Amino acid sequence: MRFIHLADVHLGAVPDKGWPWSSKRGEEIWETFRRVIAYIRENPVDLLFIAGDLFHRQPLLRELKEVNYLFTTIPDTRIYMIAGNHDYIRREGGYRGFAWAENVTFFMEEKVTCVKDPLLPVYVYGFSFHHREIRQELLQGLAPMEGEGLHILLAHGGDLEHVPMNIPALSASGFDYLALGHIHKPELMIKSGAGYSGSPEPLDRSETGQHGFIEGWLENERLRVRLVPFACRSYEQIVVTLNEESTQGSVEDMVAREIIRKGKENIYQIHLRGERAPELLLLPERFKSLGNVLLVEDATRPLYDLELLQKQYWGTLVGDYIDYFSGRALTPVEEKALYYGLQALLETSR
Ligand SMILES: [Mn+2]
Repeated sequence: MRFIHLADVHLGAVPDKGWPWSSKRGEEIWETFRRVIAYIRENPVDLLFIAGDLFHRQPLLRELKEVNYLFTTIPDTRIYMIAGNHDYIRREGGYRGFAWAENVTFFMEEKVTCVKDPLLPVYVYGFSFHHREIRQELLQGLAPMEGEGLHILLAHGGDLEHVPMNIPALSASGFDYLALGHIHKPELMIKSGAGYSGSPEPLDRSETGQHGFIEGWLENERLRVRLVPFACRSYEQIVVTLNEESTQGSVEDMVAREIIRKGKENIYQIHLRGERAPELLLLPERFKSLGNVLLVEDATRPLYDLELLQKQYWGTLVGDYIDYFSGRALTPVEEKALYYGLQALLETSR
């Protein structure tokens, strides 16, 4: 028995709106979903679980038909799916009354129901959101029914507004695997026999690192799971530590090398740290031409010899300015004020 656990695909989302790569990202989310189906065609699995938020918002009829067509191309895989808080089932929504392919089971109710797989000794449990939020602990006290085989629960949520749940308690109650959705960063909880597959493509810059889906299989009667990286891009951080010798060009070269090493297709946040020569005025905008750069954070400090400056400029505005800040711990804002002010004063007093 093999399964794939997918969640939070967010078809229809357009990440990083306003950035040059944004519209491509929207298409890539669809493309990666098609690739997952193609992967299943080439490496057939018995079961495909989709734990909510397949769509970013209410699905349109043509989108449902598109997805349903893809499901018909993997007829040997039984698909079990639920709706999450983004694609929750609305009274007039597209999910209502949609005729899914034969191999699809959609858990329509907002309470847990169970379906026995027609071919395998596997019991699948699930529920769908009918609301944007569900604050009730819908799963409290839930336990699998009687039946020899694997008991797998599909659930979306886990935070206060979206079905608070006690994952260790659920797994202790006898479920063999909890196929979870809602958290976009993948997380395998091996001890609990649970996992958030995360979104197959990362959707915003907080979702750094690998993304894909979870694959599960039985080995010597034990359920094994692993994360399969599948995203076509990732959000990455680059940290460059400057020193007194650093120049705009040398820092740009380091960033460019890191972008090539980590992959030109990825989307970057650049953090500049350390100490720089006081006269170096970094131009963060220039880093944006080196690749898909979303953000440049400059937290470098100019390397002033404050004591020496204080002596040199004693009795002048510069000296008084340093006096004002010296002899105590500075907040980050004060520190910035000190360095920016000092730089401005020194440049005009030269
Ligand atoms: Mn969600």
